[in-house]
Amino acid sequence: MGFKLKLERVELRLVELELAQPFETSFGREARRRALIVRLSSGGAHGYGECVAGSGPWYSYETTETAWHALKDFLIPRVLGKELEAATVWDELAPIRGHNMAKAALEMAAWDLEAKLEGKPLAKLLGGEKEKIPSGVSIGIQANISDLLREIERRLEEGYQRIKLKIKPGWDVEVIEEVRGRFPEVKLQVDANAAYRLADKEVFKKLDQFNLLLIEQPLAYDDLADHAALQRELETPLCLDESIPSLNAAKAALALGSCRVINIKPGRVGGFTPARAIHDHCLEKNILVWCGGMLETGIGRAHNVALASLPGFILPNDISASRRYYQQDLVEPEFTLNADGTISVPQGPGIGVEVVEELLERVTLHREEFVA
Ligand code: NPG
Repeated sequence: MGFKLKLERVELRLVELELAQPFETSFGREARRRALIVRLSSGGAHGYGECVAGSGPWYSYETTETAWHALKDFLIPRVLGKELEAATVWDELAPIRGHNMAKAALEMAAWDLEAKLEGKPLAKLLGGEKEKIPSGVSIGIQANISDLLREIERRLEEGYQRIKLKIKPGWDVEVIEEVRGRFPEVKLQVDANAAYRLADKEVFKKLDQFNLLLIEQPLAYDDLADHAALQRELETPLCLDESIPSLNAAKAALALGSCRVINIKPGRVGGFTPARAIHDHCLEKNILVWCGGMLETGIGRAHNVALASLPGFILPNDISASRRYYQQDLVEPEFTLNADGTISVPQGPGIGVEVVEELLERVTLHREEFVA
């Protein structure tokens, strides 16, 4: 089976990039994005991973600081100097509870490294089959509805296959009604990032009339029971994101009827091994999945593209072109949108795109190296 890698050296970097435009969700507004970039080296080859934790504990309890701590003090020491296959890195990290985003950065770097050492595209190593993946775009909360309508129009002109709109109390039914009126045929979905409670179910009953593809994470991140109660009252599928940090959570959510769709983000679940396990479980249960995004740089996006090439990723993904996120991406070639609203899966070894070292250096705030 797998190829053994000796994990000789790990480099951690904290980077900060300015977003092409500020992004507002029910958590707040972000104009810059911080990320940790992990580089794992073996036999002269380098594998890259990106940690999607944010600068504050809003989407998740993890932050770039907690991830640095978890990586430096607990996760890196568990793999450094060992001979491992990418597929077994998850088992080495699993005894540490939580800290999925920190784990994922290291685990995914190991997959990139293994794919490079084998001379294979990462997507193939993971079992991906698609050469192009359907691309959607996520649009943040805007200052007013006319700005939003303009932004949607621009993204549709660019060719995105579906639009995801962020909602929050006060920016929901009225907004979606206007958007639906203006764009009756567009594939549309909404994401609340856990901003509502079951007592707000009238909001969702109204949203249920707008032919949405799905309603993402309406209720609290740990509330599978109320999601099940809400799903029973709606035609529109609920999709869970924050509520699914693991395969066990996915099994519980499906058993309870808390959702009919799952957004798989490898960073949220701890890497490719758990992401594939959730994908396989959903495929077996006829549950549609898609790959979410965390405003990744091109490194994290390349990982997401590889994952989204697996057969169960049917719905359009939150994987957009580099330019939607950053003026200049950390990788070359940058990701672009094809005329059919897809993104091509890179065919070179590993993540299949090159890290722009000079830019990486320029955006680095802090760096540390660990040697076996
Ligand atoms: O295309 O990467 C993207 C952004 C997709 O909306 C998006 N992400 O809740 O899914 C989310 C949201 C997010 C982004 C959450 C950044 C937290 C941080």
